[in-house]
Amino acid sequence: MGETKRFGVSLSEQLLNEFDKLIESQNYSSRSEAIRDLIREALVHSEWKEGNERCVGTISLVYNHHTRELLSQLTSIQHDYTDEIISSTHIHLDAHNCLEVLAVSGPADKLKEVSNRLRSTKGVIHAKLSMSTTGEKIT
Ligand code: NI
Repeated sequence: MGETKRFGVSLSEQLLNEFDKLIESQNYSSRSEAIRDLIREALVHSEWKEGNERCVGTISLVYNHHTRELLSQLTSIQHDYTDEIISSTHIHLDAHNCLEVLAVSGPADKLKEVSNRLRSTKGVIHAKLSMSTTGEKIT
């Protein structure tokens, strides 16, 4: 992280009041920290839009393991992405449902592809790709 710079922001009183209410409800201790997080969020969004940037994230999947062929299909898809899936955790939620969390790293387009293939598999109840960052450019 380089030197900290200060800059002024002009905005309407109404917008500032709404912003202050929002960040208070989210437990921010200062406007600066809230604004830093908004900027980071925009930069992460941009990294994922680039397509070929190296990104990291998680994919969570919830499914009923009794669904016919589902487990083997999900495993087969995951074996097509051994470079991108760097970790996986399987949690048995109850007698029927499972939660699987995959940590993924690689080009954004490839990570979206694996997420889409898993989500669209018949029998998957819910799937979510959480887009994060390597943190290399964002501090
Ligand atoms: Ni299970």
